[in-house]
Amino acid sequence: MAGALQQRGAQVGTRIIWEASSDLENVLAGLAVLRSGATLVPVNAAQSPLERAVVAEDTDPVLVLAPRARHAETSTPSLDPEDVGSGTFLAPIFSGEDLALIVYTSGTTGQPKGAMLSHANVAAGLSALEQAWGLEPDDRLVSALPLFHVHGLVAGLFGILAAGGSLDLQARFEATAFLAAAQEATVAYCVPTMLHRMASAANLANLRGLRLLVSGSAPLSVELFEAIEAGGGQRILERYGMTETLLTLSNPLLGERRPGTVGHPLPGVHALLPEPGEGEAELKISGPSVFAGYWRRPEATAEVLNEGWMATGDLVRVGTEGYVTICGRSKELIISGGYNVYPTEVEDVLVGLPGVLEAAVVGRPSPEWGEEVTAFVVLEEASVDLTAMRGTLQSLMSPYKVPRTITAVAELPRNALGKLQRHLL
Ligand code: MLC
Ligand code: AMP
Repeated sequence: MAGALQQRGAQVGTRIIWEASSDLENVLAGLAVLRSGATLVPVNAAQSPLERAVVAEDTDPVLVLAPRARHAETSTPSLDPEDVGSGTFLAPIFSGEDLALIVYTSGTTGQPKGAMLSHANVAAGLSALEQAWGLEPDDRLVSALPLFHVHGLVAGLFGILAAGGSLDLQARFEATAFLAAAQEATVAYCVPTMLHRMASAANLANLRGLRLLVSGSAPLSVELFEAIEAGGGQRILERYGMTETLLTLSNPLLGERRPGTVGHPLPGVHALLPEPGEGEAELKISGPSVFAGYWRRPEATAEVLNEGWMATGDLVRVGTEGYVTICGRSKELIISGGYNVYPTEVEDVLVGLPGVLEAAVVGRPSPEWGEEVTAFVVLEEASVDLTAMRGTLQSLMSPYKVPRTITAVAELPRNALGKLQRHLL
């Protein structure tokens, strides 16, 4: 497959967009991109045409690989299975600095940015997990995480393959089916929303056979940690990470897994932390898994990356024995079911709609989703149909960004300088 891609222009220094779906054919295609030497740009197949166009424009790809179901829509040629294997494969020559991945994350300014992860970054991230969590060829990971984010792609797919283990990749998450699969696995990776759904499933006790259950990408509540321990016999290992740094902090495999904390820095990771008991500070991370910057965005890179230190925008404090707690964010970010949504990105779309004068988007606390995207709008006239507005938004952005509720208000709370005070909403 890598040879077939090379015949179509894939080589070191080129980019291929990969609309990630979790079927075997598509997974092999994604891995073949890396084998060809090209840079893999994973994207959500469910993104809107507008979002798709932004990434295509930004990366200037030699190819776009999409799941079979999308070919009918696009009327572009398929990479037919008959072609695979007919191409001559030339082992690519690349260095650790060459780019393995460009992973898009949205940001405070609204426009998504491509985080550049080199082969050396990915290798360092994988090696840290292998050491810390003792991953080995006998391990079988069960995961339902999407492959267009680093949790499912790098920690999940690449991590277990690099350790020589196997992966049971569930194409979508359904609690009962996931728990059935967990019975055959040794390790499982989840976001808290998945654990919340499993906590009320009849077969929760299936978790007992796992040697390791990991949670990350969003805060895990102490209540949920305890519910899974009571019904599933697992003390969840919570860890912390970020697209730009890969996974960096983790509770221990063998020592105490402390609920409400993300443990300590992984092997090779340097974390700038306040002293224990000293109060909170912004977490900064350096080390070999820290990314190379945002693709063609030097200013955006300079805002967060300084002499190798990544300013995460997450606030931390340190407790006894050095256990780190993520206690807040200095960035205006909503995390819903492990997906990041920047309020400004949704607000920009809302104010572009007819009849909307102003908009503010906030995260409303939710036991299932962590936070739910919630919008407030000031309308030109009361007759604007808010239900129809949700429908319009669905055609303009990925499903998880669409506000669950839209409420009309007479005015938005602003301070004396006119700055929106989202916390009051
Ligand atoms: C789905 N929906 C969401 C949503 N996921 N809405 C808000 N937030 C989300 N996270 C929408 C669906 O489109 C649907 O919309 C409605 O909610 C109900 O869908 P569902 O069937 O109940 O949801 P489901 O498809 O089961 O998805 C839930 C989920 C999914 C938890 C499986 O959100 C998920 O896979 N989350 C993982 C995200 C992830 O991998 N993050 C890692 C980022 S990397 P409608 O309109 O049709 O009703 C990172 C670094 C690190 O953060 O440290 O790991
Ligand atoms: P992403 O940009 O999708 O990689 O998301 C990274 C963000 O997810 C981090 O900056 C954190 O805000 C959040 N995050 C990841 N893991 C955790 C965790 N265990 N607890 C709290 N927040 C987390």
